[in-house]
Amino acid sequence: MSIPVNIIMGSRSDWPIMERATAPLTELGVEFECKVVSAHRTPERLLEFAKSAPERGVKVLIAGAGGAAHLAGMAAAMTWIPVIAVPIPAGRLQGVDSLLSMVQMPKGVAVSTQAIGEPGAYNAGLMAAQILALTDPQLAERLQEWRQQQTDSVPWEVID
Ligand code: RP5
Repeated sequence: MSIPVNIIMGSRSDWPIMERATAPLTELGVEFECKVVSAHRTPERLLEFAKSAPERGVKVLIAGAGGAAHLAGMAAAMTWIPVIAVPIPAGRLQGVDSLLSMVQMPKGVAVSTQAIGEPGAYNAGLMAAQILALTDPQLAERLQEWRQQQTDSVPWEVID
């Protein structure tokens, strides 16, 4: 059985943030696998990993990295499956550098960039589930129930 979502990150140090991507996937019953793949430290691993993704049955890649953050763009350049990027707030620029490098992909190779840090990682997992739900009616139903629960959890109250 193939695993539909692969989560990669440039360093083990990205895990405390990238772990947030697993929460919505677990809640919605989507299988995933997490690995460290660095665009500059392990370029050949990235090449093999990204190129083999479709034949391994992967449907969505989530890539988190800090600094110059070329991981998502390089992965997207080597596969046609959707790549969702998470900018990691590492170093002095606290993820603004990563956000800009991820979001500024030149025309022709698309990367879906999320917010910096934990909210972005969480939403990356959610977005992956939404993409998979397009071809999985049961997941689509679970997703809609999940959204409804979220809506119901916001109290209708007067703040004074
Ligand atoms: C990037 O450099 C990683 O994605 C990480 O966010 C950052 C720092 O990596 P380490 O020096 O902690 O391994 O490649």
